[in-house]
Amino acid sequence: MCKKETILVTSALPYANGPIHFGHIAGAYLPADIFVRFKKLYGADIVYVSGTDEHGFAITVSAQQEGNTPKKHVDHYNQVIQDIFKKFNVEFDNFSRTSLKHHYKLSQEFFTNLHKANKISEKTTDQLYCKSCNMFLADRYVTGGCPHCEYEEARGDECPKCGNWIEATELKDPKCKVCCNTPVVKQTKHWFLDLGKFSDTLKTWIDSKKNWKPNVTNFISAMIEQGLESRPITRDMDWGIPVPLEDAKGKVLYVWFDAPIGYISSTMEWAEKKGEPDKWKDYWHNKDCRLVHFIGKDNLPFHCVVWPAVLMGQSDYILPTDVPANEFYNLEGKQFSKSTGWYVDLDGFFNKFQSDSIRYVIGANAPETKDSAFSWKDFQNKHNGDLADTLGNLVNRALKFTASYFDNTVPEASVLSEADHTLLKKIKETFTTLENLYDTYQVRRVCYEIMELARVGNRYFDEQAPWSSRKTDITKCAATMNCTIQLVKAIALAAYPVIPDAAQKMWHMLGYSHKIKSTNWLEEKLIQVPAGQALGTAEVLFSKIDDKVIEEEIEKLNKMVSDEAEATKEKNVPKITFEEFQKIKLKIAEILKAEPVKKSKKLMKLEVSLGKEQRQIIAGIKEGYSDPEKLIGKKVIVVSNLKTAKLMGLESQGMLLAAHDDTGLHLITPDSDAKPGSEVK
Ligand code: B3M
Ligand code: ZN
Repeated sequence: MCKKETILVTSALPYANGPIHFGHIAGAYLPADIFVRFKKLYGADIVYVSGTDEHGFAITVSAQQEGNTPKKHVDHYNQVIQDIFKKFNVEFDNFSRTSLKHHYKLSQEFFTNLHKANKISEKTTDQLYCKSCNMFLADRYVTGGCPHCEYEEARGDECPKCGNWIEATELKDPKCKVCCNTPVVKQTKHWFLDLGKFSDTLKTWIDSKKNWKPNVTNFISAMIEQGLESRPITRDMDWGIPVPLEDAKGKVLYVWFDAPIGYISSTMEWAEKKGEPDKWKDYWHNKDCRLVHFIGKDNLPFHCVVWPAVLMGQSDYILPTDVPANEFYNLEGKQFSKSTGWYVDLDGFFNKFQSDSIRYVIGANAPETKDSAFSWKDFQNKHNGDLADTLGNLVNRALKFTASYFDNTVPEASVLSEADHTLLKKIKETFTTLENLYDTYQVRRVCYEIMELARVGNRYFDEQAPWSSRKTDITKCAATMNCTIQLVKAIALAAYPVIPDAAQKMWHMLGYSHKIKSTNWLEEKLIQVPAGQALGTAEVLFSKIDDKVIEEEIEKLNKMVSDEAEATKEKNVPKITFEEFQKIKLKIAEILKAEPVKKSKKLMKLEVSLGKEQRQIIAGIKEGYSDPEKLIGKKVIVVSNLKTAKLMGLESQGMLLAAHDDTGLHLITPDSDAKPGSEVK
């Protein structure tokens, strides 16, 4: 038996700043969870950690907008996020938080070590400063045009579109995210990580990564070749980890400096909880440990340049072995976005659908080499076609037939036909293929191979036709059923990392009472379900999803988008002060004369009395009031101090108040005894 592989797996620490969605799951969590489940089964010594990223401007901005303290805000979202992971069956060995004390201590130590090693320098530089908010603007507190790709909503530290790093002062037309004002430039002192000092080591390191995705290595090599400049790793704010230097009062570590250190502090927390506080060193200080960071491609520069440099500046820490960075996973072709309503409400989703369905659908379409997307139709097709009709059907046929004709007991395979041998060989080959695919994070192909095995199984079953051999050749029929059951077992084991719930159900149906989780892939793949084993009860693994259900979801999505648009419109109405409102003079008026304006679809010419004076008002009210007779004598409210305007050549000396809704146009009318000319206050 060869030595156990030691692996430490991390998934990007989600910001404790809102719920996560399918896009995040597809990028950094599902592929990691699948890899970890497989490796655990395979007997590796493996630990899987993550946690919430709880610092940074993104958090303080949202906390402020929601009227909460940052602490309350992150407490809330840490819980929200953990609940979501449970729903997706993503199982961490430890899920930590970067607001914990030991994480502060470790991050400060990392900073101090770099500082002592002369890898950090101090500089006073120009920064954007918002005079009305009284603060320096960096990172997500400021938006503007990306100097690299022109994207209009780039942030002060990076561009979410092209992934390039940005100096906030380079942004075109910068705006304060809090108050929308244009910031000024002001000087402040900060500490910079001298990345240039790591260039050569980084270059050697990235060049050694021959088996990485070429888009990842190319991107990083290009960054290094362009020349690495020093990056500020401190910020002017009070939420965060204080910079451990005497002359750095009021400054904290930049969130991207402390976040990846969270991988280590999460492993430390895991060891502590296990009662073996030093155990984390078996990974982080073990040069044979395979360190794998699952991330989305937008996090590449930080994981493949800054983070390795930070690790190089410590003593004895291992460097990332692999960074399987995924591309983006969108929703029906557009990026998920909570703020525009373009997302799937997860509570609603999990009330209706199984986690295995979404795990399989995301897995089968994982954004490994290019962006991909979730679509409701594709979800339905893959669930119904693959999970229900192919996999579920195979299991159902195998179980039902054995129950009906073999007393629900695995029949003997005394003689194997060529077809039986071919099927068993296919199972063996698939195991070998899958071992390689799982090991190299190729979840898409994993899903394909599993489904292919089920397809082969269904074809085999059709061709062997046990329903007819039962009458003519019971030995052959028994062998067919025995082989089909071996196939069901193989699929359960092979598919467990992707669809753990369904796989476990299959396991029970095969008559096993233990957990797949507790088995060993290498041993188990060689073990056949013994003839004579009593099977469990067949149950439906995946019920088909109706067209109606999917149409409802699509409608719901469209409705969320229009509701959000409505809410945003409302939110964006400029606020005025009471003094501004007081400038508008409203008066009661009575309509004396009315006639339609010729050649106009909307306008009516009105003569109104304001008590002491009469005025002509051209009002766009024909839509609701086309009959002039009905207008005469009506009392209305007019804006009396509006500057005179010309409409279709006619002078208009005021404006009527009216509301417009889906039932039409409605004039605002006062009580009938209100006197024309009286002021509305
Ligand atoms: N929180 C960015 C993100 O969620 C960041 C990842 C940190 S990983 C160390 O996209
Ligand atoms: Zn501001």
